[in-house]
Amino acid sequence: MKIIYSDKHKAHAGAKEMRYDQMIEMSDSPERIDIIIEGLANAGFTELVQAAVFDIDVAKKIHSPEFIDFLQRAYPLWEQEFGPGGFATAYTFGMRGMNQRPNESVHSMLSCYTFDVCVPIVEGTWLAIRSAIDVVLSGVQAIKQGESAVLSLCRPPGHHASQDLAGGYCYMNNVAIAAQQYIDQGAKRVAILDVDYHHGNGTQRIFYQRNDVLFVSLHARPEQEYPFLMGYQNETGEGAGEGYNVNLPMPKGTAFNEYQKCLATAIDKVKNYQADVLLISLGVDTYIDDPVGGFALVSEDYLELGAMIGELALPTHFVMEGGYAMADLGKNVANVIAGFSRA
Ligand code: SP5
Ligand code: ZN
Repeated sequence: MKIIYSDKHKAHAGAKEMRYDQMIEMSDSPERIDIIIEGLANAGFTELVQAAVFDIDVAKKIHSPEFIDFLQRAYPLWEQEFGPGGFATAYTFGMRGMNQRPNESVHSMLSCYTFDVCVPIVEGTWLAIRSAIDVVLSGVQAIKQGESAVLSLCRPPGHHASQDLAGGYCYMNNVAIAAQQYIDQGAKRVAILDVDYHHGNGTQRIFYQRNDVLFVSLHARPEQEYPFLMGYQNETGEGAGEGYNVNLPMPKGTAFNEYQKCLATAIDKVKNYQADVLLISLGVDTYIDDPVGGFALVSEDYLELGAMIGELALPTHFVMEGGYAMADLGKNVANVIAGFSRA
């Protein structure tokens, strides 16, 4: 399987995130990608491909121009005020009834266009965001050229980002941009299966009123886990999108015996949709030792998870999202791909 990457993500580093009453090193570190590449190589997956450079016209169909402009301008504006080497982060957030769209002050824009304390912007963040789009669009191109499956090693991840809001280590929504690109290039139906531990609130919001993209998400119950205010089972889509959004929340602590039942339900939904292409938002922060997640999957479970996805026998584009248990991250991702490849 082709594994697509770019080294440019490494520029997105050195920031901290707020974890309750502490500032900690960001869980989304550059080392994650190196570890995943190493784990894949150990399992015999060595077909590494450098991403090509694409223009981002298709990304403008997913994100608002003002939001993209903000992502590019935030760090330079921040540096003018605080000097080099830091990171831009919001102090307040847009709440109910606050609907201004500022475009001068970096603080106002951070408040308007981010929704949490997990999206610091350093000097190299825009370069990395941009490269993750190249990584995902290179994957689309490979599938269009006849590959049956590819893995895009996107960093930063994307599934928490929506039209005009960044959060949860995510700035632009890579998997949504890929879905739009498949549609623009002729696909009639695209399915997105999100197996990250956290609900893909950004992806849900982007496609909530559409029926050309099915969104199915397995995640921790929003009443117990980030992002807290979305991912409920009764969120099923709106208008033309009614019935094309499927949330399968599970309690914290869920192990694979229960997880597998939800996964089977999710896979059934994808099968019935008769998609032309399947995108997987691949997070392995469902792992028992993950420092950010809270499920109890073990490494062998990822073989079965991959195999169940493989049984759909669809053109399949894996897009990296979360996974932070550095000791086993490489093995866990490789097991998904190995299980898939064996199916
Ligand atoms: C892409 C992705 O996985 N983003 C996740 C962002 C989650 N950030 C908030 C983490 C909430 C803290 N939970 C601490 C659990 C300790 N076991
Ligand atoms: Zn996650």
